[in-house]
Amino acid sequence: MKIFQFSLYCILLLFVSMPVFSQSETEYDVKAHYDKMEVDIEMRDGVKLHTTIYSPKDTSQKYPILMQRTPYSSRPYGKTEFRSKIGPNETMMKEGNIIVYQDVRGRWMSEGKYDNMRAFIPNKKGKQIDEASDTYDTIEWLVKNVKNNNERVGTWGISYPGFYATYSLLSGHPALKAASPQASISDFFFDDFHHNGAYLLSYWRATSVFGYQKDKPTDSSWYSFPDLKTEDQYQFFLDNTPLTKLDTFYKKDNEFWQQLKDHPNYDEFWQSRGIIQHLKDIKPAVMIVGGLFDAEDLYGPFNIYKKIEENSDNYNMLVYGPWSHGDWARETGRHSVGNVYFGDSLSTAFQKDYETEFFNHFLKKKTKDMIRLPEAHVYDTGTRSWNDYAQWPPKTTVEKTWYLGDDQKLAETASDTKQEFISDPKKPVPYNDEIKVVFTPREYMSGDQRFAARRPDVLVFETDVLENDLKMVGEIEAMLIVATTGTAADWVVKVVDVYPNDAENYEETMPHLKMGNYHMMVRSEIMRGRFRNSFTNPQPFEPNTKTEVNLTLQGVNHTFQKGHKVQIQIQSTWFPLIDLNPQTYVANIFKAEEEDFKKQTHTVYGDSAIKFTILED
Ligand code: PG9
Repeated sequence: MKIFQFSLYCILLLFVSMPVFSQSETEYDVKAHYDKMEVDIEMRDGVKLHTTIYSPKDTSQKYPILMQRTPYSSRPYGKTEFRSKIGPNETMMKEGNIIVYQDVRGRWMSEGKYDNMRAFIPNKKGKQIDEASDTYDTIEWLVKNVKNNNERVGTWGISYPGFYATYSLLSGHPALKAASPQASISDFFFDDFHHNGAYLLSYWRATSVFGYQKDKPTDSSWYSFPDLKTEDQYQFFLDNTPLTKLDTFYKKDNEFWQQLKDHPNYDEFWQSRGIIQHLKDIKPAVMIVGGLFDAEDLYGPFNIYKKIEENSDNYNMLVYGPWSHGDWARETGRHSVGNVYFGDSLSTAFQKDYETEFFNHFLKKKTKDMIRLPEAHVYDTGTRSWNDYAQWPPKTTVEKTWYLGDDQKLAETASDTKQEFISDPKKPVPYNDEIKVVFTPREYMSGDQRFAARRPDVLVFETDVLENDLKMVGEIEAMLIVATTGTAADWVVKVVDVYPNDAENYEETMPHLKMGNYHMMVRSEIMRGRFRNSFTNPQPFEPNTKTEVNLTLQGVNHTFQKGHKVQIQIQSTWFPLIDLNPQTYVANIFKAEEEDFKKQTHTVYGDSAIKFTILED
């Protein structure tokens, strides 16, 4: 593996919060307090899954089992090699728990064939397997064979490991008492690789991590990353449009790249792999954790929580902080996302007062008392303070509707005005103003949007300077009335908090920026127009015809403070976060040709509405 690729691999591991630090980097000595064992546990179909078990040396009490199943490796391998940090957090590591990591089927030292987001099989017969049966068989073995366990099991994980923690809820094993899916993927058509069917080109290089099958258990990576030979990914992906030009970078056996290209619509391939549909009658206690600025899995946590809330009467709670992907697993002291500072030691407080309390209550305590945690612990990203709600979203909200009016104003009433812009695939709107190559997107979620607001192909609508605080809570509905001269278009909606001119810079604010008049992204979303009526059966636009395009922006908890402005931006390209829409209708954009990409004029009408809910004092 080349140096560049190795460093990329380390970045991936860091972001998926798999702390593999050298012994000297933490004061706690795992090796002095834990024994380590590695076993290959046989599943019901005979496939063996490599499982690493860290057990407290102290045997004065029995301990619960905390398990993480992961596609990112349970390394380090080898009896004498120890992780320097184990478990969900340091408090739980030091208090003592039996900590288990397992390479999921088809990954790393485990046998079997990998299947991205493997579909759950509700009524498995005989030796039929999925991740739920692998979880059941693993828990069954652990409880029976790991010494000194108290026969209570918890699962946890961030991102893809979060998906496997969600999946564990479907295992049905009686010893599973608690799960904390964190930034969990729920469905690759709405998380990570797609948003509302629009393909995240910014994930393109991550396809190598999950695209290639290995042929035997291995402790070293079997895939490599394409070398773009530039740091300017905007230019690279523009030069490699249409997407067929990217085929030269992946070998034919990159299964996942092939699957992405072969399944442009929400067909059975994606539908069967979505986990949300199966989350009914859940028994274990659940703590869902997410980041309000999570660029990878924002849809998942909110909608997993919502589904469980609707279909189960178990203990089910939500923690959403001012975090980017996985930030809550790392303590940085001062916590910021991109240019914006949010507070100090936020991760430690969460780990101690929420994550540890949750698992101790359900896995260690012998009590019938209710746990002392709120239903929803959600950070206000405007006032920079935590809110505890009895429900999420809060029921005591008031609905408000603004319309996309004339002279760049948000209006209280609809109008027959309209705004037009030329959308040119040769000059797409960048999704951020940095020149760098990303493995997955991150900072744009709180990024400054002035670079976009000043482009003619980005429509801006804003309030006057607010005379009072306005606290926006929950999902936001954009109900656009649009037209295009073409037969295809994407529609991007951005909710922006415009800071006052006298806003102070933070230590983290990039030198070329100022927080005065900062246009902070609060929430954003895209709808690939062909899917406006159905994700499964796409449709072209009728040229020059008023058409409804509705999209939901994921939950917020944000006070637009007095002196700020609320701004809505509308655009049709968001590059290369999202691949380019040819703006002429083709069956499959992955197979579009040069001549399909055409400049078009788009129109947004004044009866387009932004519906949201506010909390009033
Ligand atoms: N959800 C994240 C991811 C999945 C697939 C590719 C790249 C990133 C994650 O597991 O971190």
